[in-house]
Amino acid sequence: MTGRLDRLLGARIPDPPEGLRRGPFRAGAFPSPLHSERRSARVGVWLGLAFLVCFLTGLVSDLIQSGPEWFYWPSSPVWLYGLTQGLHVATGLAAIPLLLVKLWTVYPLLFEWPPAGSLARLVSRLSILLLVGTAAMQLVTGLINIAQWYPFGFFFPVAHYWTGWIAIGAVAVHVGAKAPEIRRGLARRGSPGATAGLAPEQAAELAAADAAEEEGAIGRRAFVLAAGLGVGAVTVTTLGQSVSALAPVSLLAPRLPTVGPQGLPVNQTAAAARVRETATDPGYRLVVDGPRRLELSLADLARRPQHTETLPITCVEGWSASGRWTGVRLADLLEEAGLPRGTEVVVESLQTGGLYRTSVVAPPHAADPRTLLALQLRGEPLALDHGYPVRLIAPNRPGAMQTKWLTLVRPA
Ligand SMILES: Nc1nc2c(c(=O)[nH]1)N[C@H]1C(S)=C(S)[C@@H](COP(=O)(O)O)O[C@H]1N2
Ligand SMILES: [Mo]
Repeated sequence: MTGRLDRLLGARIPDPPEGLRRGPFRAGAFPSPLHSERRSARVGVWLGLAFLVCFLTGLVSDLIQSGPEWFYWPSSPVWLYGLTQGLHVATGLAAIPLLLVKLWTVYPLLFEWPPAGSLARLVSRLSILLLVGTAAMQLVTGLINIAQWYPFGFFFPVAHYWTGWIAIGAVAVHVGAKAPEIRRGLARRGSPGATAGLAPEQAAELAAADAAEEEGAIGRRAFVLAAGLGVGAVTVTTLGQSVSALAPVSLLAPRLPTVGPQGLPVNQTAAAARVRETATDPGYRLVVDGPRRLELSLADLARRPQHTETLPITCVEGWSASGRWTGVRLADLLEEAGLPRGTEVVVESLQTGGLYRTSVVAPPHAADPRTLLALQLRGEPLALDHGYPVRLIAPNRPGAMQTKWLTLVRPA
């Protein structure tokens, strides 16, 4: 079976007529040593690392939000999700200039002659098409999301998730298929590894290219510097979303951590969520469902013991902002309603639609004394846009799960 597959993959594809070998298809059409195997392998390592970190942190964010039985996400430290999601957004953004640089180092291979000597070569080239296509799709949809433009609705998170798996699979196939080139590209110049597996004339060619690159050291340094500056500039101009010291240079970030009502940004406004009337209705009650069902007015809530916590809102889109929240402990209300400690609960918003109208509060967060049903932000009643009359705020949790305009708390 594998023998037959090998024979099939190794089958030669007839060469195209020599007359087509013009322009970029000419031999020696790309003399710059920056297109070397070495340059490409080194940029590839950085790009691969960025992809890997971006994929893993994205997976973590998805697991927290989808909450499968086996996955445990703690409520401490409070900044952990800010770190993983900050890394997700930062590595995704850094991957954009890195991908462009990588494509620039390898694009001469597009004009390889003959275009595909064997079926194996054809499959390998098609897999690169898949890799570049899915990587570009991830970076573009991620950027669109960061820019708070949601042309795809629910489709976005689902597509971003599955394309992520395809992209990381394509990376693995690519690294496997290119292993010999990568090993040579990363080997020390002049070491036996640098020419491993090459015919003597290819090895001589590579040595000549290495020497040319060495001579063009300025070109190489300028190239590495430019690539590094590109990555740095993109990161610095967006990191201000979460690091307030960088906010003044945060040209690419759509959200600043201090701009919004009560000094905190807003993602979905009360008007957009269509809750203005229900949220300001004097007949408002918060229901806590349990063996002893509670139906609490705003005054009932204000009469209970109040606690203050400083906790961040950390949006999946990368911005993060800290607030001083005051309200009733969720754990206290669950106990009062007769629910055993460690019960997993669902909180529901007055909102009648939308992706984030409900969220699950897993046991570590439901039992954590810092998890509040907040009535106040920075010592004032919550702004309508921040979730008046009551919102959930829990430590180490994605912003999307800090549900606003609460009306019901019930066992999951
Ligand atoms: N009911 C409801 N709660 C919600 C949302 C929403 O759309 N509806 N958006 C969530 C998202 S994505 C974030 S990042 C935070 C932002 O809270 P803020 O607008 O008070 O800053 O609220 C969360 N709570
Ligand atoms: Mo968010």
